[in-house]
Amino acid sequence: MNDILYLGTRRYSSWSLRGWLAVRLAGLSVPEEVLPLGGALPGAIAAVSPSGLVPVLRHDGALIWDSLAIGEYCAERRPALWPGDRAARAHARSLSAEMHSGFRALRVAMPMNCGRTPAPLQAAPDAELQADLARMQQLWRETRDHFGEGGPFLFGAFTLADAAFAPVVSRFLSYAVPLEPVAARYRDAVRAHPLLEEWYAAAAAEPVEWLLSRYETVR
Ligand SMILES: N[C@@H](CCC(=O)N[C@@H](CS)C(=O)NCC(=O)O)C(=O)O
Repeated sequence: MNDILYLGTRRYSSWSLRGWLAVRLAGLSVPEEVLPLGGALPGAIAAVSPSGLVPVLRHDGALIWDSLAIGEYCAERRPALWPGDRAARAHARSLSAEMHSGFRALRVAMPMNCGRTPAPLQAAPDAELQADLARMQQLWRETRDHFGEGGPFLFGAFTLADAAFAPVVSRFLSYAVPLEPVAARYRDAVRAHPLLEEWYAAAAAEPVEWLLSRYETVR
């Protein structure tokens, strides 16, 4: 089986962005194929993914079908994807795990859409969304305070914890979410990372046929 990284539509696929960042940060040289979300190619994702979801990485005889597992696979090859210090590494893994299993209100209310003209949601955030927004900024603030010396990212250098939050950065920009100063600086640092620039450019070049009204009409 040839090595390959399957991604969903870059404009929308937050989990694909996380997996892609891990692969690129690890320096794995694999071809990429985008399988558009929303059924434009019926059965295409199910044909390559045991879970029916993307991202999926086939590499050197291994098949990995979840972004968190792709991150761990990549970190085995490039340990610097996690912080070097044991306690910092444990903190970074906790952040990634909390992102993976939590923040449901944020994900539902603000789906990732890299091409959205920045505009706030019309409705004021409900209590659950407010709690997610506050928790996110608390995580970023506390981590920057404790571990952020030496660079603009959560642990100084860009790690898998930053990859986990990159789609949140995208959402905060797309939905013009007001942030406290520490979080705003962190958001801007992540967005300016060259890999984010590359992802956004590729997303902007995707065919209009891949646009999905359910994401384009979020107000
Ligand atoms: N826990 C999975 C979630 C993957 C996931 O939900 N992927 C979405 C795209 S972001 C998907 O494949 N959806 C299938 C579809 O919309 O057809 C991971 O971390 O990789």
